[in-house]
Amino acid sequence: METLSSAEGQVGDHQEDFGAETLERMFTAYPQTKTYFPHFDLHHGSAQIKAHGKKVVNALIEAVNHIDDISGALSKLSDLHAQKLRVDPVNFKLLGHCFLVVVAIHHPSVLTPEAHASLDKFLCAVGAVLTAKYR
Ligand code: ZNH
Repeated sequence: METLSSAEGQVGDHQEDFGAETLERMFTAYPQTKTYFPHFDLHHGSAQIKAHGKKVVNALIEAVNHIDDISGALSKLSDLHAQKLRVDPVNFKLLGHCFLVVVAIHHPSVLTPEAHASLDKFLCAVGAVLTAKYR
């Protein structure tokens, strides 16, 4: 978990960029994910993508800061995704994968196989929390 916080620490410095880059990568690599954002300008450099990327990364940082109670920390967000957004759970894996790739590109030395495993586990845990209230 130490590797995770150091990776997250570095991510924190570029949170807006990393989030936006993750989203852009997801929209390009997995175009079906765009269907949840019909109201967004999805072009490169979009202010909406930047702002949303920042929110997503901030939520991840919030989760890291409450690593022993992720479901408590993201409770409201979990309600939002389950009740309003109803994002198909497969998309959480896609977003997590894109985030890992972005970290790998910018911090190849931070992302040792151990840090990769740790970060992947963390992102899966966040995805599980955000899809926990689906029924
Ligand atoms: Zn989500 C929203 C986070 C995933 C889709 N998100 C959101 C927000 C946040 C988040 C923070 C904001 C809220 C408010 O504002 O209140 N997400 C998140 C996270 C994750 C996610 C952390 C994982 C990791 N999402 C996701 C996915 C998808 C989504 C996968 C699809 C694909 N979200 C979404 C939408 C929204 C959100 C659509 C809304 C947007 C607007 O603004 O409209």
